[in-house]
This record gives sequence, C-alpha cells and structure tokens, in this order.
Amino acid sequence: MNSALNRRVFLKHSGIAAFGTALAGSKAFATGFSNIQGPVFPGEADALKGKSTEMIVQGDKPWNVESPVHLLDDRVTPVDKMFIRNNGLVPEKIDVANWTLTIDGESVTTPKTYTLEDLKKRFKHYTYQLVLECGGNGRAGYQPQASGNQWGQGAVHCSSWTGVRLKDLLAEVGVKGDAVYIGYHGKDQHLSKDPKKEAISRGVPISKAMENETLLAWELNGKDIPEFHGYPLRLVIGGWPASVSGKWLSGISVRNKVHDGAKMDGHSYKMPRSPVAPGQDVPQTDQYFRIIESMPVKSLITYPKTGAMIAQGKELTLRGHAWAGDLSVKKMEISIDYGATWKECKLEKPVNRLAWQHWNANIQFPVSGYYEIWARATDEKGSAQPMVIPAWNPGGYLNNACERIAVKVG
Ligand SMILES: Nc1nc2c(c(=O)[nH]1)N[C@H]1C(S)=C(S)[C@@H](COP(=O)(O)O)O[C@H]1N2
Ligand SMILES: [Mo]
Repeated sequence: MNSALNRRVFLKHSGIAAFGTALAGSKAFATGFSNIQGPVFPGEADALKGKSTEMIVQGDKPWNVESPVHLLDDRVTPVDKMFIRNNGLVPEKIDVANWTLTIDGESVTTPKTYTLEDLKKRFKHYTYQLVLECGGNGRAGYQPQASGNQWGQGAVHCSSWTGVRLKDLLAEVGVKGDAVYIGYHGKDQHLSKDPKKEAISRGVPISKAMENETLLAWELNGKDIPEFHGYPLRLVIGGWPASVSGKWLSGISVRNKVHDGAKMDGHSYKMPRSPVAPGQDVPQTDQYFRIIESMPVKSLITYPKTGAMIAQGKELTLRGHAWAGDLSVKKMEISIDYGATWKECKLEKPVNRLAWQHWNANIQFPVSGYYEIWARATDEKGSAQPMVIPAWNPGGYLNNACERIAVKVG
C-alpha cells in the first residue's frame, strides 16, 4: 500500500480526538456536513516542507492539500496554513534570472515580453489581501458524490499579495476594442509531462482583469511567493474561483473571445444554467453550463476548533471570517440552537476590497451538554448562506452551506 492510500484508509476509520464517540454517533454530521474533519496527518515532512503538519493531504500527484478550518484562524493566512491546489506538476527548474512574462493574444495592439526586473522597476507596486477560494471548496458535502477533490471547507485563504496591476501593463501594450477575455499561461507541467499540453489555462472577462486588485504578484505575505503557490510570478484575482489565479505565470493572452485554454471546457468551473436534480446527467455544452464568476457568500468559524470542551458558565468568544466574492458581507450571525434563534456578531470591514472580514461573538451556554454552533453570513445584496447543502451540480462547486462546529459544555 502506498502512503497516500494508507492515509485515506486512516482518515476513514478515525474519529474526532476530543469526543469522538459523540460525533461518530451523529448522522447529520457524518452525511450532511463536510467540515468535521478526520484527524489530521503529520504532513509529508520533506515534500511539504514549510507547511503545517496539521494540513490534510488529499493527494500528492498532483499535490492537493487542505487546511483544517481551525488552522485558518489568522487574520492574514500564513503560508504554512494555505491550502495547495495543483492540476499538474510544479515546474522542475525555475529559472528566476531569465523568467519572463509575455502579453499577447488577438486583441493586443503591441505584444510584449517583460522580465521580472521590468515589472518591478517600471510599474507601481500595490499590496492587497485577497480571498482565493477553490471553486470546489466544500465539494465533499454533495450527495451523490461529485468527482474531484473531496474538499472539506479549508480550500480557501486570504493572504497578502504584492505586485503590479495587470491593467497598468495592458495600458502599455494596448488592448483592442474587440477584447473580451484574458487567459493565463503557467509553467507547470501537465500530469502526462507532454510539453504541448497545459495543466490549466483559465481566465476572466476583460472587466475583471482591469480591476485595481487584479495583480501580477511576486510577493506573498511580504516574501517571495513559495514554489507551491506560483514562484516567481502569479496572477492573483480575488473573489472568483481561485482557479483563475494562475501560478508560475509566463503569459497573458488578451482574447477576442472567451478564453479556450485547459479547464475552460466541459463542466470545469461551471454551473448548470438551470437547476438540476442530484445526480442528473447534464450535457457538457455552453447551452447547459455557465462559467462560475464571483463566488457566493460564505463564512468560517475558526475558533474554537470543532470538538472543543468548554467550561460551563464561562463566556466563550467565537471568531472567524466571512466573504462574498465581489461583494462585501453586511451581516454575520451565529446560532447555538440549530437555527431556532440567531445572534448577530461583531463584523469588521474588509481591509481592502476582496479581503475577508473578521467577525466575533461572545456566547454563554445556558446548561451543560452537547451543542452545535452554526454561522451564517449575509452579503450586501441580502443573500445569506443556506443552512443545508445548496444546489447539487455535476462538478460539486459552490457549496456555501453554513459551517457548523460541535462543542461540549460541562
Ligand atoms: N499554473 C497553475 N495555476 C493554478 C493552478 C494550477 O494547477 N496551475 N491551480 C488553480 C486552482 S484550481 C486553485 S484553487 C488555485 C490554488 O492556489 P494555491 O495552491 O496557491 O492555494 O491555483 C490556481 N492556479
Ligand atoms: Mo481550484
């Protein structure tokens, strides 16, 4: 048995450390909700160096590694707690000294190639905290199971990125009037190692590409971007599926049509145009699917950790983050009685557009016993997180159901 397999078997048979039997007996947790994670795994010491040993390894070819939700407690996610989602293989040789970025495509007036030095010297630098959430975050909640990584709720991070605005480069190369989309190209290898194939090459409409927060970044939390996250250059686009934030960036094509790179086809990062029944087969054409754009409203309870034992009579301060794609979050509530009553939380403003918002709330439990804490965010347009798993879809995208944790008071 290889180690990845071992791990899966191990995860399947284990309970929650703090009060395993109580949770194991709870059918709702076992089937309906995905945030109750199996115990965590001492990471693969060498390959995953720089990552917390509490990270959950979904697979190693390609690397897909998730953060348990309690690990996302920091206001700005540190590198060791950031999930990794790779579609291909991390580039073997990264030649930083000769790294270039080429801007081309049908809708560019003057295609141009920039060195990293050009980018750093010739354009103004900006730093933003941006939420990057995998479109498939929460996929494990869907029944029947949707294909792809069975993410719990930890395929999200909000870290600080420094770089130049894509729109400043686009202004220099010139964008023709017929431009509709941009597509990125990265230097990671396709799993087949076929050099003619790209692992992933996605993009966004030109309007999203032109936003102030859309960066070509070389720094993450004030240091060089680590290899796993796209060293030495990355496109970062907050609020949309993180798959549009191209790592190991070597090219941007300005397109006169919707970009048609790898993982823009089939039902990748797409939702059915009209609701479908769970398990329904849907033809994989544009007639039936739309590309996911802004991500839906969502929140996490990052403290306490699920399974915590709380002393009776003691006030507990809960905390976490909330975000809503291109929108902001206007209200955050928690419930300790299965949604019968809700209490409004203190909610901070984002430090910048497209950053997550921190919330906290003090609660006291009336009597000792087993409790579930539910958290619900509402966006500025009034859409709230659903309390049960939302619309099933073939790709298992956009599960933004309320997160819930379990605690024991006594
Ligand atoms: N070049 C390249 N960029 C990529 C990917 C990839 O496999 N190759 N994965 C995408 C997907 S699907 C996600 S969710 C995010 C993950 O970013 P992270 O690994 O830094 O957390 O990167 C995106 N950018
Ligand atoms: Mo993703």
